[in-house]
Amino acid sequence: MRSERSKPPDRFTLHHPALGGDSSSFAADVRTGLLKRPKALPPKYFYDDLGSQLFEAICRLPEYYLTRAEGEILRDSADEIVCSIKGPVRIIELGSGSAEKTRFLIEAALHHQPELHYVPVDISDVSLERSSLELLHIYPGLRITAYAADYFSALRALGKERITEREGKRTIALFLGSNIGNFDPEESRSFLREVRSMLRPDDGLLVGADLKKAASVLVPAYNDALGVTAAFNRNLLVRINRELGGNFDVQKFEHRVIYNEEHGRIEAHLASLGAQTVTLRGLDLEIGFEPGETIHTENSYKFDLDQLSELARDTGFSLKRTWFDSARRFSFNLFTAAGLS
Ligand code: AVI
Repeated sequence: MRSERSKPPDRFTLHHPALGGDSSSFAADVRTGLLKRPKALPPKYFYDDLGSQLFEAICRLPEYYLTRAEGEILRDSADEIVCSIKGPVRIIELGSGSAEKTRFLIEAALHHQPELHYVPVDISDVSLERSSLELLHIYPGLRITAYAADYFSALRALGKERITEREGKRTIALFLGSNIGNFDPEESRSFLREVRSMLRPDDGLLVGADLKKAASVLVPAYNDALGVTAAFNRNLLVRINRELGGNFDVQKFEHRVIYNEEHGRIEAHLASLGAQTVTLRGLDLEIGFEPGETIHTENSYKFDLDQLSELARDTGFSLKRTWFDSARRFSFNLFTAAGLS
């Protein structure tokens, strides 16, 4: 057993597994996306330094109910959630960010076991190090093994773990914040199958998912009065200008949001406010825009319970239990790993 007084560095390991799970690159994806009809760019590129900070600001907006609803569920139900996987447990978090909300679950686990192994995965080693050192300072019973990598590379590295590294504990994997909503149905299925392959039967995966609701609530959450989400969207063009030698005039693109009822998703677009040509020196590329032509920059899928249990079933899990906030806007879904056939 580790001493209560062990210093954080003894309890912290940071791995940089070889990238290769996600072979795409910004330059190649921007070229492909701007040559597509209709034009489209992957939302994962929103999150440069400024984009990550703008997203944190979004989480504080009155219209963006998701973060508050998620916080409410964690405050009220963290203990029940942790207890639904028979312990002792270790916690893996996919996309840990600042890990602020995770504290509720860490604390709940530490009520039931003297020590906890927490395994955060994030693309940014800076935020991994910052958040890990903070957590280690607060919780003497915590040990952290962090993976600075994209999800797929980290999942592969975790899948190769020797059984001893699990120390006979069940795993609760976390995929919070409705990040599942930014994948298309096929992408979410391949991602969840990959998660399933590193879990053992009876391990759990907690999936945060935003629920279907009226467009009058959804659209303002993605098109706020202050224009923070508009800045978040247009920052993608600023990033292209900086990193790929582009000359997008950001003022000439408007943030547009629709709720696509048929697909059950919020869509974000950037619409050209006139005919224009943009040059990307770094890609040796010129792109023409017609008036009103759009770049589709993000989907944010909203779910109902039938879709969530189908998603679990299709990917080797079963939906064991769902928790809601008091206004039933958001859900936490415990997927348990079914035995592999
Ligand atoms: C990170 N993700 C879950 C957010 C969402 O709600 O789809 C990203 C976001 N885009 C605009 N606002 C928030």
